[in-house]
Amino acid sequence: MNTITKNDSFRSAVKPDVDAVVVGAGFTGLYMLIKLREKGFSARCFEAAPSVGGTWYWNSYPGARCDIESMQYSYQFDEELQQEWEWPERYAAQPDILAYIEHVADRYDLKRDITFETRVQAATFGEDSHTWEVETDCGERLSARFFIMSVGCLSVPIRPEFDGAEEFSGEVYQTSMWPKDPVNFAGKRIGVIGVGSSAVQSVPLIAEQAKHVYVYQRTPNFVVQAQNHPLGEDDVATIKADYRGFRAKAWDLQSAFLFPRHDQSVFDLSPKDRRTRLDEQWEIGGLPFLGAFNDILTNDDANREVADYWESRMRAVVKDPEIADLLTPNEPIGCKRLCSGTDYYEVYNRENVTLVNALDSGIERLTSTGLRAAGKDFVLDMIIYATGFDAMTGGVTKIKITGTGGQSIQQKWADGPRTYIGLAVSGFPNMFNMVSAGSPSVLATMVTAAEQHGDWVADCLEFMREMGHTRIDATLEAEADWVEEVNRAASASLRVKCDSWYVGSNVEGKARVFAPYIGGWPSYVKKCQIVVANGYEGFDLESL
Ligand code: N01
Repeated sequence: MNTITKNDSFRSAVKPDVDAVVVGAGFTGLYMLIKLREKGFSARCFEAAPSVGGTWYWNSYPGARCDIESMQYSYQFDEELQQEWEWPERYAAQPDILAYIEHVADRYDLKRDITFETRVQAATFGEDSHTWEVETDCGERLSARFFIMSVGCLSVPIRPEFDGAEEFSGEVYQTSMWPKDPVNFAGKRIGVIGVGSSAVQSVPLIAEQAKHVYVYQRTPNFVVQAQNHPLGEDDVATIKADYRGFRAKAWDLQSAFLFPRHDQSVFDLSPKDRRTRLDEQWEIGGLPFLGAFNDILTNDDANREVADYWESRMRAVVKDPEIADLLTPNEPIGCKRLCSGTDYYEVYNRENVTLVNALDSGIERLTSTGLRAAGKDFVLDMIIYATGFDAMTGGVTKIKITGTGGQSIQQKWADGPRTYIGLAVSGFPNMFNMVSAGSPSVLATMVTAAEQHGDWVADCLEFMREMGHTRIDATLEAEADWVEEVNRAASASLRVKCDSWYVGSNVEGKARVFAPYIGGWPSYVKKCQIVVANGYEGFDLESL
C-alpha cells in the first residue's frame, strides 16, 4: 500500500521544481535562505546584482552609510556571528556593510542557492497546481510552491525625465546605481539633483574634490548631525557582554532600535530644561534626536518647538542668512525621514558650493553643456541624480505578478498597497512580501524586521508541510481589517502630513498612501503571534 505521509502530501499532486523562489539577496533574502535551509526546504534565490547586498550593493556613492547603529543594523540570530563581527564605526559605511553581508553569505554557504545577474520578471500563480510559475530575464522558467519577495523598500531608483537629457555631453551618475570604479571629481563642475539622505551624505565629500558643486534643491530637508565616530573597545565590550539582552531591550521598543528616548511631552519641561534635553539628544546624534520627547511626531505644537530648536542649530552653522532661509523646511520635523549627516550644512559655507533653489521653476531642462534651472544656465561636467526611489512597493510592482483570477499586483495595488500583516496579499496565495508595505519595515530596524519575517514565514511553511496544506491565502476581510489598522495608525502621526516617499508622493501617478505600519514594532510582532496562535487566523488554507 502506498501511504502518503503529510510531508508527501505537501509535495504530492504537482511537485514544483523548488519549494520556494526568493527574489533578492539583500539582508532579507539571505536570512530567508538560511531559514528555508534550516527547515529542510529547497530554494532558489535570484538577484539582479553580481553579488549579495541588495540596495547596499548598488548604493556605493561617496559617503553612503547607514543611519541605524551598526551594532543593531546586523543579524542577531546567531550569537557566534554577532560576537565575532567587528564594526569599526558607530554608523557603518557602505563598504563595511557590504563586507558584512558577504561574510554572512560565505559563512552560511548561501551563494550556492543564488543565481546572480538575473532578474525575476514575471510570476503567475497556478490555481490547479498551487504553485508559482516564475520567469527570469535570462529565459529560465521554474515552478515553486512559494514565492517570496525580498526585494527591499528602497531598491528601485527613480530618475526624473528632463527634457534634453540625451543632449548632455558630460558624465551622468545616480547615487543608487553608483559605478564600482572610482569616480574622479577633481577639477570638475558638478550638479547634484536632490537633497535627500543620499545627497546629504555625498555632497560634503564631493565638494572636497570638485571645482564647484551646484546642489539643486526642490524641497529642503531636516538634517541632524550623525555624530558618527569609531566604536570604542569599551562600548563594544559592554554590548557584547550581553548582546542578547541588548537585542531584547530593542525588541520592546517602537522601532526595535535601542537609543535614549524620553517618555515625556515637550511641554512637560520648562523652556530651559527643554533646551537642555534637546542639546543632549543633539549630541547623541542621528535619528535618536527624535527621541527627545514622546510627542514630536504627534503634536503640531511640540513638533514646532523642536523644529525651532533645529533651525537655531542650522543657523548657527550657515553663515549666509539667505541660504539658511532656503535650507529651512516648511513642514513638521521628522515628517520626511530625518536625514543624518556629517557636516552637511558646513558645506554651504564653502566658496565652491552653490545651493540652487529648484522649487519654483524647477529644473527646466538639460542642455549639451549642463542644465537650466531657476532661470539660469549652469555649465557642468557631471550630473549626479540623488533623486530617490520608488519606495515600499516599487520592487514588487516592477515584476509582472499575476494572482488568482488573472489579477495583477499592479491592479490590486492601484489605490495603494493592501496587505495582511504586511506579509500576505489576498488573491496572491503562497506569496510572501517581506519587510515592505503594511509592516513596520522602514520604521523598524530593517535587519531585525528581516529576521522576524523570515522566522514567521519559515514557521508557516513548516506548519503547512506538517498539515499537508499546499495553499495559503489571506482572506479579503482580514486584509481589509489590517489596511484599516495601518491607516488608523498612520492618521495619528504627523508623518502623513507632508510629501515623502513614505506616502509615495515622489512617484508621479502613485496613490498617496502611508505605506509602512506605524503602530509600533511590539504591537506588530504581537499581531503576528496572535495570527499563528489562532491557527493562522485570517488565512484560508487548502490542500491539493
Ligand atoms: O531620496 P529622497 P534619497 N527635480 O527621496 C529630489 C534611505 N537612505 O535617495 O523632496 C528636483 O529622500 C527630491 O526633491 P523633493 C533613507 O531612508 C538612507 O536621498 O521631492 N529635485 C529630494 O530632494 C532615505 O530617506 C541612507 O522636492 C528632485 C531628492 O531628489 C531614502 O533612502 C542614505 C526631482 C530625493 O530624496 C531616500 O533617500 C541614503 C526633480 N524632478 C538613503 N525629483 C542612510 O542610511 C526628485 N528630486 C543615511
